[in-house]
Amino acid sequence: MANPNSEPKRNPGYLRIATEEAFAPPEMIRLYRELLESPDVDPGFRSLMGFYIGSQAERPRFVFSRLQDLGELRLADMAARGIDRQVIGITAPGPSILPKDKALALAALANDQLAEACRKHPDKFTGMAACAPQAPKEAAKEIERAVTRLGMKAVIINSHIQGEYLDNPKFAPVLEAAEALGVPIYVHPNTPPRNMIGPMLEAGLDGAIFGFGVETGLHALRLITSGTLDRFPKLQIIIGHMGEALPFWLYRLDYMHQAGVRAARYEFMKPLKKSTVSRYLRENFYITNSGVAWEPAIQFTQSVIGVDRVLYAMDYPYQCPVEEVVALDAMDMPAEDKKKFFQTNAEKAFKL
Ligand code: 1DF
Ligand code: MN
Repeated sequence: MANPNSEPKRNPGYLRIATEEAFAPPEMIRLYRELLESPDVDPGFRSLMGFYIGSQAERPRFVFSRLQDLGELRLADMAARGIDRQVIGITAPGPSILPKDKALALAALANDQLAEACRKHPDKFTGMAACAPQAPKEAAKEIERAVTRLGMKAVIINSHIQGEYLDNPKFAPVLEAAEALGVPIYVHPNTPPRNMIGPMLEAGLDGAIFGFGVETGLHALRLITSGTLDRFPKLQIIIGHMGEALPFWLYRLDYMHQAGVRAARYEFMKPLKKSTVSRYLRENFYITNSGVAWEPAIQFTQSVIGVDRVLYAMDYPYQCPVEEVVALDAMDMPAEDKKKFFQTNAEKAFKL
């Protein structure tokens, strides 16, 4: 008999929609192996995928097998954890790490595979479109195909694109496509780029433990302070890991951003249409709790960003203990807000 504390409730009064769940086409693993062979490979990529592909330890073996499954293994894991639906995206770094041609082909193949799984299990899986932002025009076309023909409900971009960020005007076609199609962009973590990773790598802090959050928080912030979200005002961005800690920084971000803008400290840092960083986080962002099954952080984020903007995510298969579901079910939160968290905010953000 299973310990009753390790079983999520059967009918909690909401669906559990997990919104940052990962998969890897076997073809991508092959490309990753090739890349790991090359002498000058990106150090973050080597640290991350060298580990998940190469390690024989129990957790990376579990992750490696589950990443490549879009069928029975995944569905059984979902059932055991009480997950009703997964919103699935290609695992980091995805196409962004590859040369253009290979990246474009991989994005198309990944989208076809994921769409096929979603067609087979329409009540269980929702897909996010992969793309190759390093080829912005072609990426925009693939996003359009994935959304209009394959039924994808979002775009996933695994943060920096070989050291470049989405506020760079060259990526405008990608942002334009997402905005025009009305789908959010999930800016998912990656290991920091070469010019940022040094001191983190030397301390073993480059991965999901810390480097992911620093790099992705920076990415989100750049989209705000650069004025990119003034150029794409309808664009919605989703970030995980409790907003990569940005909610906790919010007071200081607003204060220092205002101070810097008023003093014209940086010629390129112009006043924003919505004035404050916090307004963009409240109006252009959704925040998921992937990897952070921690009630104080969730309640805090709901209080500063809004109960309509905080969503549930598990981060399968990287982090998926059933105890986390049990703990989140038990949060001291009005039933109405808990349903928003687990279900209806996701239905709204992804237009399910
Ligand atoms: C890890 C975590 C890897 C997350 C991931 O993709 C990932 C990890 C490569 O623990 O190494 O998506 N995560 O989102 O926390
Ligand atoms: Mn993740």
